[in-house]
Amino acid sequence: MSYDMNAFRLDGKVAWVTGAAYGIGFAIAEALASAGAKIAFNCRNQKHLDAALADYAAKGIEAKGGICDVTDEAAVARFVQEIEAELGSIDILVNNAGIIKRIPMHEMKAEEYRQVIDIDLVAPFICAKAVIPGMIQKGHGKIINICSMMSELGRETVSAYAAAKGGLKMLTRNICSEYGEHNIQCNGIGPGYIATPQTAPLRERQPDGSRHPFDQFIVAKTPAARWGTPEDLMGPAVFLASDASNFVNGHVLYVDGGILAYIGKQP
Ligand code: NAP
Ligand code: GCO
Repeated sequence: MSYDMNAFRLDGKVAWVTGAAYGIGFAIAEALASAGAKIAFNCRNQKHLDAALADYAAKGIEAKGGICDVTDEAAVARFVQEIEAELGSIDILVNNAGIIKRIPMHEMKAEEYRQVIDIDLVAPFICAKAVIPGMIQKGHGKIINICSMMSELGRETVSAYAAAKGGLKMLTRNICSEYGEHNIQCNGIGPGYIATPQTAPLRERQPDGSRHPFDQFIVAKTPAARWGTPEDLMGPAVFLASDASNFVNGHVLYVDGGILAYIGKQP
């Protein structure tokens, strides 16, 4: 019996990728568009939005973009209505928007901690809650939460981020548990260390021109011996957004070059 590779296609599907003006979200949206999906994305900054619309157009993608802060439930409801009016009801939600604050926990203000939790953990709840009723009505849906290695591991200065991403892993499992009977699959993607603006400070050249110590550390800890790129996440995202993964649910797919499996190269 041959396998119908059209299972990986997304023709006729509507995908909303949050925070997809650049970085990982942009690459995932590009991949879903390449598989046939119609794309909607949002961000908070008008300049980011304008630049992203040009970048999508340059790749032949007619993306619907909007200014929407994912922590604002009313703004999310309005943006979902706009997407449904212009593209149709949402088949695929990628909860990608996220921030990190690298501050030693004992120096972090509670407000700073709450801001990370709000964007990285509360907002995925808000966005999923906004699209699930439509998915139930349609009889199918895909929700992909962008987790992190910090869904599994901690490190200095990222307490709020690790707490949020650990919670996002469990929210992924709970959406799977609560809505699997409606043919809604909710999975996570756990990127390793990916070269985007978010990690740029960890890769900055030192004053003497040498590589950042953290850059050297990550390369030594990764069997692939390199940082990931947003492009490394494109295929896994298409898989989890497509019918090819209809019996995969509550899973976090780590796309990390093997770093979580490896003790690290001897110095
Ligand atoms: P990034 O380069 O900092 O991009 C983040 C995007 O999210 C931007 O488009 C930003 O646009 C948007 N955003 C931030 N807060 C938002 C909000 N409240 N409402 C709407 N949009 C918002 O980040 P990235 O590296 O691509 O990471 C994307 C996701 O992957 C994040 O969830 C991150 O935690 C996760 N991740 C990253 C890595 C990595 O190594 N890079 C690894 C694992 C997981 P505006 O500022 O214009 O809103
Ligand atoms: C950090 C990095 C990581 C990555 C990613 C790893 O400061 O340790 O920003 O958190 O962003 O989440 O999977």
